[in-house]
Amino acid sequence: MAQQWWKESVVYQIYPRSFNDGNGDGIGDIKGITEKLDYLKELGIDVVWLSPVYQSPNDDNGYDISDYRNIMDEFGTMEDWNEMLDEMHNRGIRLVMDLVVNHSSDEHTWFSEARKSKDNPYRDYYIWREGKGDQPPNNWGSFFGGSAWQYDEESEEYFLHLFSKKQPDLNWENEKLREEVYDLMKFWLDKGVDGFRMDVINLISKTPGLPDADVTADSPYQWGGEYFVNGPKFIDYMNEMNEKVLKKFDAMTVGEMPMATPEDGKRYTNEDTGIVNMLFQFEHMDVTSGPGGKWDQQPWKLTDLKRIISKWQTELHGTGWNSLYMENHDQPRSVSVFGDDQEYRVTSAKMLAAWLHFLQGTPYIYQGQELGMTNVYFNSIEQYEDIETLNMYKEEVIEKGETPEKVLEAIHKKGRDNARTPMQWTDEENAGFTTGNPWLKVNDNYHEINARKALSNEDSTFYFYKKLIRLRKELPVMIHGDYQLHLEEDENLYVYTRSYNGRSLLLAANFSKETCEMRLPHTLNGGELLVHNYQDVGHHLQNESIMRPYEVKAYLL
Ligand code: TEU
Ligand code: CA
Repeated sequence: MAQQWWKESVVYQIYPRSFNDGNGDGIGDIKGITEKLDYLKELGIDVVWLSPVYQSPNDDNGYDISDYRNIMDEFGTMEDWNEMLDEMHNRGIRLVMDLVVNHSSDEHTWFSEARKSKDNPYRDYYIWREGKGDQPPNNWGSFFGGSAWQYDEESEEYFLHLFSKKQPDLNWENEKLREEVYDLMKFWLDKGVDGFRMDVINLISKTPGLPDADVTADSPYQWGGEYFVNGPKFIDYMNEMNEKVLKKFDAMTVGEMPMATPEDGKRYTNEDTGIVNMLFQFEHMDVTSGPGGKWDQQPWKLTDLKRIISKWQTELHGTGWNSLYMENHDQPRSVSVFGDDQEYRVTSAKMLAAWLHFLQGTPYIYQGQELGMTNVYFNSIEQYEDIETLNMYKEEVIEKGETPEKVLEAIHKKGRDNARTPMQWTDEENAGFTTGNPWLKVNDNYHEINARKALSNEDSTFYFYKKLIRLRKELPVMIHGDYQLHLEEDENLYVYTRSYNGRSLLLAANFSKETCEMRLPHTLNGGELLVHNYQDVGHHLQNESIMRPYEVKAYLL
């Protein structure tokens, strides 16, 4: 496969609202990011993916954009942004911006024009339909609860919003709208950005006629994914975008694609005929979801995680490319879900880090993951800010009469604010994130978990990540090697090997609190120890060994 800079990169995701507040108003901002670039340089990452910083009324923290070509006032100015980009590039760090074009904000001028009347020139930039009597045009539910349709009194039709009602879906069938999107992409690429993370990009094409979804849930609103996930013109639109914009730039693209299967991944990331360089799939994030979906969290099985990851690893090998992630701004903290956020917090954070970085694909680190930051357990709904969480709480507690305790328990496990509490920089007030009043409360554990402390301890998770990032630069097998799973049925141990040009490496991880015996095939022994998270580990791999709680070790064979 071809060498590409984004294959050899490690990406760091910044959620700007929660990263670092430069002016004391309690909200992270662009100057705050620029102040911390030396920290990122020290970690060794190559690329920053910056969640949206465009003008937005913040119904969904920037994922509802009202002006694609200007910076949100709370985050600073375009001059601040220009300076940030220069300072990144000076340090050899690339910048990937978030592209949110399945929907805009209802406060975008396109939408305020569109809703004026049925014959407004911008009307067709959005998806409008008449209701069925006093019912919405179809039975689709929104990702954030309730109907996916909102009635507009002024112009007497419904508009589609797969997310909040302040996030109307854009109508990609309209060629002028598509040209607007391509123009704004060019605007940012001309300013020097190095690529895009594309928000829910596989939802942009809706099946004509917008048919009713099958009734599968006991609710007036149903999952209509069949009619908008990887829709009929999705690939055509993406080919057009590549043709008209992306092929002129050396830009990296990663598409966020709910419901994508490994077969989709293989097709969409194909080196010659694909539409994006890599994509974010959700299958491994969903191993903890029960039949009731994301709020119905269940104990998870390592064999399920193995089955999913192994399928992606082998399916895409040689023709496509994986993205590797365990956290982002929508997901709970990985150490709280897949590790142990108490006794073995540091040990399990390192285990997860090594397990992820030795896989095939481009790793993504979410801010604070390198510190082993944990979920937050607020005890009242008042302390939460996320629209998805608040809508769900209202629906469950106020409308359906569920107990607050039970709903809070689900929020503790899966709420998006778990990832959005401010970055923990120091053990000073508000974790050094702000001198003001933080927009979302800091996690109480910042005295124990913070960057300053991590930087002063050579055995910290921070330096463990740093070492993994460096190893990816030194060992081509980490980038290009194939993938083979061992001990497939084991519910505690995850063992895989990678091979490339006569070099092999082995990673063995204990995903449990138990001490386990590990018996490997006879061919797997010897070699040289690369990373480990316990002190006394043999320098050569043994066929039979003991794996302590959350132990990880990797060998170059
Ligand atoms: O997320 C899309 C998505 O499918 C989910 O992760 C979603 O956030 C939620 O968890 C559904 O239950 C993207 C962004 O990452 C997210 O922050 C935005 O809220 C969403 O799109 C809308 O732009
Ligand atoms: Ca600020």
